[in-house]
Amino acid sequence: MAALSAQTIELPSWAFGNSGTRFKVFAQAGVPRDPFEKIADAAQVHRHTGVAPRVSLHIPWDKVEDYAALAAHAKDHGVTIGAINSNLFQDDDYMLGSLTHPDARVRAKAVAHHLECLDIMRATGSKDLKIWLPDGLNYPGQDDLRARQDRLAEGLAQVYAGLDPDHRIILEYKFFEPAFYSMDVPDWGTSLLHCLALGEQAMVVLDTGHHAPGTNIEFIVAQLLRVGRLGAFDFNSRFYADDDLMVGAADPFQLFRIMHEIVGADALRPDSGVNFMLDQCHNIEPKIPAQIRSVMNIQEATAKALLVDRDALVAAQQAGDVLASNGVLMDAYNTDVRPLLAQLRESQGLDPDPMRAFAASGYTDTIVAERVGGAQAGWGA
Ligand code: RM4
Ligand code: MN
Repeated sequence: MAALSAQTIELPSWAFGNSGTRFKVFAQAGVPRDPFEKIADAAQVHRHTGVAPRVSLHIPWDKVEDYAALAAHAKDHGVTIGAINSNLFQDDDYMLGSLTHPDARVRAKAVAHHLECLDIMRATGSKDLKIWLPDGLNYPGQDDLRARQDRLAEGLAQVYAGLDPDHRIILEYKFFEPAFYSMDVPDWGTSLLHCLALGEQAMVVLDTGHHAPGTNIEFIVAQLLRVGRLGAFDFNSRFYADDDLMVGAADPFQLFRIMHEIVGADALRPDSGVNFMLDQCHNIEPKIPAQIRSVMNIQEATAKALLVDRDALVAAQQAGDVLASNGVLMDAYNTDVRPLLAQLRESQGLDPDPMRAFAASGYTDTIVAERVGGAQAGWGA
């Protein structure tokens, strides 16, 4: 119960804006029109779950005149600003890459964008600069694979040099999309090599939707924890590609296996250096309840991982008892932890059922009535 009550999950501002596929964006009534309204919505998730006290921003989607005012607004709503995400995928200059672009002018522009993000971190109190690069190649021969890695290392080093002592770069990888032949940071190994070259303040981000189907993600988690370089998760779930669906919706057992590695390495502690974040889009479902559901899914997987009888597990493993070891894990996974989590929430003065509590709060009616006029925020806006 103590471990569960110390857990925190960071929410993405972009989950609250309109989003869609390349076929259609279905606008939803009451969607935020600016970053202030996104933070107000995120704060509702924290209000009803008690475990979501931070909101990640995406720049320039969340650009405002006065970042100190945005941070103060967050504080008024009981949350703080989390990671600052740079955006290198929506500028015409970046068609052939950003930090890896063949043209030095474009690379310098991408570095400058990150230095601007560091200033936003200073103004908002954020400590993590999250970098996800869309850079890559569509065709063999399009550019030099090795030269792009060299340019990337050089650009990252320039950004790293701008960090304050309590800042981190967290570097995300993704195996395909938007480039289809070769991404410049396709996998955890590439991210880790760049982080090792940069220094102690560079860590890997593992987005659960950024692997080839069938990849054993908990192995990657275990390996990065071993070397102290797992900086953050972007949680979501996927059936096919980078689907950005609610975490725990597609494969709750995988989420449990991931959390089992986290608990085993004692990395659930708030000071473990692992930032547990969501990176999701809610294209057809209402956004605030979808974030609440996602947070609850992570809590359930965590509670199950905490229930694993570790002494019994080690004993069975040492005895070479394959079925008993697997049985210990499955016992925990098959436990219904919902009553336990309801109890935890009650002990914190929360409603035991956050979904019901949010629905009963009338918040959705209020924002639908109030947020008229102005342009809705959207993925990419
Ligand atoms: C990317 C990546 C980043 C996220 C953007 C919106 O695929 O997952 O983390 O910031 O999408
Ligand atoms: Mn991500």
